[in-house]
Amino acid sequence: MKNTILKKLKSVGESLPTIPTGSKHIKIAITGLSRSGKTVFISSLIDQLLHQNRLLSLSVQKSAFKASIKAPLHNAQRFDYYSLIEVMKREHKWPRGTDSITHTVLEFESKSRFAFMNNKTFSIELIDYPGEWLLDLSLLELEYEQWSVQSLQWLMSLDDEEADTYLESVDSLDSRSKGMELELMLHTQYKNLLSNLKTRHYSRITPGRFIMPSDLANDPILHFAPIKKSDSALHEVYKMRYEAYVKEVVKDIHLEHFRGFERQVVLVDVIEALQSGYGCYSDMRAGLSDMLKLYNHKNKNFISQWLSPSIKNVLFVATKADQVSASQHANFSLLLEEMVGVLRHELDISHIKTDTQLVSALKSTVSIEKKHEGMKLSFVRGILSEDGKLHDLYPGEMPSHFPNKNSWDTEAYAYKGFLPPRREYSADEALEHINMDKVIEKLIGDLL
Ligand SMILES: Nc1nc2c(ncn2[C@@H]2O[C@H](COP(=O)(O)OP(=O)(O)OP(=O)(O)O)[C@@H](O)[C@H]2O)c(=O)[nH]1
Ligand SMILES: [Mg+2]
Repeated sequence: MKNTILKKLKSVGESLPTIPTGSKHIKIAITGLSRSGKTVFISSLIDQLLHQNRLLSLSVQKSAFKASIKAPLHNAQRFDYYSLIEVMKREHKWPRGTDSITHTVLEFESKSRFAFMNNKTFSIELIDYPGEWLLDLSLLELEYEQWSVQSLQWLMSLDDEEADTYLESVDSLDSRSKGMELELMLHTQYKNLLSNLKTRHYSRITPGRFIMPSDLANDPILHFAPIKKSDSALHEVYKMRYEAYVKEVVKDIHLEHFRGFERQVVLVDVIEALQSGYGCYSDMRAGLSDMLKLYNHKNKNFISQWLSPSIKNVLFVATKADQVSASQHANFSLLLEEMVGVLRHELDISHIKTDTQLVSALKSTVSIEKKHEGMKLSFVRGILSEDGKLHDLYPGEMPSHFPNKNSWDTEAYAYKGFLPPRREYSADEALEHINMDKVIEKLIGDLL
């Protein structure tokens, strides 16, 4: 059995952990809503650490260190760094979306200050954790009726046609409503609504498994939806399934994976907020706040008591800095600050240290200056995702504050997506990036 495992690990370049027992093992959760850039970020982070001699700034290299990738310590799904990096470096594509929690372990040996001392050893475990599943943790505190009221109120606040149609379906129910066909029909309507709201850039979507079912696709445990309280058989069945979901999926799976982590990275898609308008921006803010409610000082429930002692640092990261020119990065950082300012204050009260950082995990453009109608403007040059061709684009000026509701002109912020650059990497070269060295410094600088 052990031989088979070893063979498997060898084939992907990983080995079993060798760090002496008793060495520090730090768990870091990388969270963020879907498409916020978690998988690319983790791949780049690992890549920078494995090739650190070439690319990291001197400030990070406090002492020389060596990192190597190991298999996850327990029975966890592996973050497939080798395949992901291959896709980006050799195929010049973005990796596919992920719909489950994956782990990877990096072992470090850091040079001691004096030759007679042992080198410092420690390991970090990185966890790619979907933000949608984190939002689900708020369900642990809610009865089915409370969750229903909250969800229906949220739908009412959106001013969205499809949401209104769902609300009409709910209004048409009465105490005689029952039957498997109706249960499934309403669930499907709600599930499709959530998926479409997600593509329309709304964030506060629960239950997370409705849009990211992973291994639960078609499982009847998911067959429920929010409806108003009544004596109907439908209400009773939905309540039962909701309670089973909260216990068996949220508590036993989503929460279990969150146990014992010390540091958290929250990826925030500032560009998505800016280009989707006021409604999505405020929903994203509320979603981020829901995701971090766990640590709320006032909220002394069993979850926060269980998690708070271990979480010490939260780093808010905005990725995709390369979608705008370097001249816009100062304003980009200000937008990130504005987005998470209140959250940082709340975490501070709960004795959790926070920081922010603007990065591009995989730099896909170069900033260039060009003259346009006599004016010097900052352009970005890169391969556009929509046609696979090289373009020079003027992405415009980023504001230093999010616009007001009435003056928000989404067309002025219609940023384009780029593909990874078509270039060759030598064996000891990491992905091109912006500021990943600063992330390393902020995230694990104290351990190096
Ligand atoms: N230009 C640019 N785009 C990026 C960068 N990182 C991520 N992206 C874009 O964002 C998309 C999503 O990135 P992922 O890392 O897959 O995001 P995720 O959070 O893991 O997404 P899910 O697995 O679906 O939850 C990519 O397909 C790219 O289009 C970056 O550094 N620069
Ligand atoms: Mg992913």
